[in-house]
Amino acid sequence: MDEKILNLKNQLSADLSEIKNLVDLDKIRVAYLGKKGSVTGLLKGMKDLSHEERKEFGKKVNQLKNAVANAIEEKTEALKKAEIQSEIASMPKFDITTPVDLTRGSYHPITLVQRQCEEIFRSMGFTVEDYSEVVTDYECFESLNIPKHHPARDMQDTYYLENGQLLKSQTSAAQNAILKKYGKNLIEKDIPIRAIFPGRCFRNEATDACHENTFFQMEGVMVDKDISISNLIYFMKTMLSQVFQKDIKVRLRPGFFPFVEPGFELDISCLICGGEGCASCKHSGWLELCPCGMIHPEVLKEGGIDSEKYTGFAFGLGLTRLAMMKYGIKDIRDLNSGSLKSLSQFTDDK
Ligand code: FA5
Repeated sequence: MDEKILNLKNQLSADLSEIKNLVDLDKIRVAYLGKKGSVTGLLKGMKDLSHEERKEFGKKVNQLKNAVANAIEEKTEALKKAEIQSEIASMPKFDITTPVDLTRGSYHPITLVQRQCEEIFRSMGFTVEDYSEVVTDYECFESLNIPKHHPARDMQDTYYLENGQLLKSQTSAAQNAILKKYGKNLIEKDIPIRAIFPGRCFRNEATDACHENTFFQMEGVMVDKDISISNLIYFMKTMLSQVFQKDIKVRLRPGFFPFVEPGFELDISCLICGGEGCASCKHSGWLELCPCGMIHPEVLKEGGIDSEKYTGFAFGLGLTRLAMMKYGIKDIRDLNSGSLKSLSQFTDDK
């Protein structure tokens, strides 16, 4: 019996060394640990053993089971790491020193990503809206369930004009106007509200590799009867997989915004460092990209929509950060640098 255990261990090492992808690794897991797997199979021979031998052998099989599970887990981690590294290697490289032809103009990377997102959402029936950069306190905060002196305002200190207006700190500032603009169609003609509104935002912010005082977001709202979190997740996943042309590792965690309930933070695994931690992701391996949630009943009400009858979701995609991830730009400040030399690398990518 001991020999069988030893043979299995050797066989496992040989099998694992051949494995190059996660799908084949899963087949190995089933072959060893599945119901009909070879480790489970060892237990079948136990009925011929004495009570003492059975006890001893059972212990050894359990140890083997743990050793096999650990070896497979280690291999899984190694394969995942290798996959991420190859994804990073296949990303376009942003090189500030690349010599370029400055006689040609080029689209800014944020414009390219914004247009791509617009295309994706248009194909899913969303309209694309434009909104001003100077807004009122009501638009940016009060209509969003953030009354004067609410602590949520501290996170979004912005630049105020002498007349009391402000440079919008979030594209959510357009939510109320969009609800009012399309609410009539929803109520009278049963046409769902589906709109995105990209725009420049401003915050009185200490800048670093992933924070700018001027950056782009893209807001999206959908309101209809029976809209749920599943709809929200579907649209977020579709958008990300189309922007990156592959499945991206995302995580959803609870997040607080007074204008949604429940609210979430949607993070993506940092594509600059492959999730290991770097300055672009504040060394966490994750990048906050797209907070979202179900629109708060108070916000619907403020937009003239009956919250008993209709529900909706909203999201606030960080477009500038999306451009960083898509093009492998490590420092957000390069995007506002105005350096034609670095930005023109994207000329041919439309
Ligand atoms: C908001 O601005 C909310 N309005 C988002 C929202 C919309 C929530 C709808 C729920 C429903 P937040 O402050 O986290 O949330 O910013 C949203 C995204 O904008 C961030 O995830 C990030 O990608 C980007 N962002 C925020 N601040 C900066 C900054 N200083 N520099 C660059 N990107 C930023």
